[in-house]
Amino acid sequence: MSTNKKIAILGIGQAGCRTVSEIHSLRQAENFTIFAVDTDEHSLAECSIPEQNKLLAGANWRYGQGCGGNAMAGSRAISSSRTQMENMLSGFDMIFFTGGLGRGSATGGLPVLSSVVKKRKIPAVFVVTTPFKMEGLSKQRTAEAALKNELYPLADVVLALPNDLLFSILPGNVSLDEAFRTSNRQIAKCVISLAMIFAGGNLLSANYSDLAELMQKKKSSVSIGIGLCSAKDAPEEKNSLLIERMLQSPLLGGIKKIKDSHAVIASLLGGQNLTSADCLHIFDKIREITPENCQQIHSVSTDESLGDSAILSVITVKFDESNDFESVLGVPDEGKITRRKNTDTISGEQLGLPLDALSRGIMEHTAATIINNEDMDIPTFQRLQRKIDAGK
Ligand SMILES: Nc1nc2c(ncn2[C@@H]2O[C@H](COP(=O)(O)OP(=O)(O)OP(=O)(O)O)[C@@H](O)[C@H]2O)c(=O)[nH]1
Ligand SMILES: [Mg+2]
Repeated sequence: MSTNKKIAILGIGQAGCRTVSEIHSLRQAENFTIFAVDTDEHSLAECSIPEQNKLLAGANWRYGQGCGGNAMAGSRAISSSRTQMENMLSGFDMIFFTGGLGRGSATGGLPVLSSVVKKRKIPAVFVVTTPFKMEGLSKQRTAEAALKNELYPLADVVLALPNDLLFSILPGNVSLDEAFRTSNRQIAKCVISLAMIFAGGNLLSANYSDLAELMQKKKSSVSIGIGLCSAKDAPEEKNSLLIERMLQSPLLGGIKKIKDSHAVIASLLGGQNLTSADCLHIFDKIREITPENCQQIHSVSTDESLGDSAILSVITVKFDESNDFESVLGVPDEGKITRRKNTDTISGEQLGLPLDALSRGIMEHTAATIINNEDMDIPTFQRLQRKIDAGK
């Protein structure tokens, strides 16, 4: 596939770095520029992308040791390397970000990156994972706060994949290491197939603004189906096999996901033998399965190196009709803490220090001191929305 757009894929934090390593190992990756950003030099060293595309962020703050699960530290550390990241990302037509929410670097850093692309008016898609239930409520809450207070308000397109879903497709006896690798491979496939949709399908390419408009509407849940066929499959069966395998793809979660979707984003990538009849047949089939008023975004590309193989990726989107951001991940109520929206952050101009309280620290288990509807246990600079330096 030759692409006419300059598209970058950036992984942040350990999970993000591992995902871009997986992406780098896929043949389609050669169409994209891949970056890795982390505050942890060990995680960057393990990442297999070219050295010149790696950035150790906030080295003066974190000394290459990571952020120890602290999202505020992540935000500060990543903000301190903001200028380098702005330079790194300038000139791209579109950027895909990926990382795991729930700890420090990615959770604090992704909102900073979203403000960088917003300022530069670069279309961006965020593909993030949310923590395993077994990681505990505090990680879930950290992830939830980042999604609800920062990523959803700031970014145009956010696809949040629960790690529990990624793991649910694996047999119980696989090692944790292998389970992580498999789930990272799945996220890698998801990111690359999405990127291919926008890379300029040489036959039919999707439009970012369509996707942005679609995803901006409401809180949504997404699932992904990927079907592959190869030269070994009988040519006359290929189209139906692609659909069948896409429907059986574990991350899709069954045909019901397509039947219930409000929108689908489908991308077909094939070799030079892919015909317009193939495309019509496949997209007609998808239309048949989806509800009548389901919005459709389709893209088709050919790549001669694929020979007789083809890949069909389908992302299903289901909007939450209530449009209720109260609990994105469905974690239990946090009690008395009232979160305040930071309008500076939402405008995209703030340097990325989230002034919302993530925790009340040692006050966590005491009754809040509320005066004039303000929680006095929240530090004064946060209550007064004072900007402080960005760690430069
Ligand atoms: N799918 C997947 N998820 C991961 C992996 N490693 C971590 N996670 C998830 O991602 C979340 C964030 O973890 P990391 O990526 O290690 O955190 P980080 O962004 O590097 O943050 P700090 O280490 O605190 O600087 C975790 O809570 C896990 O849910 C991985 O290899 N694969
Ligand atoms: Mg880390």
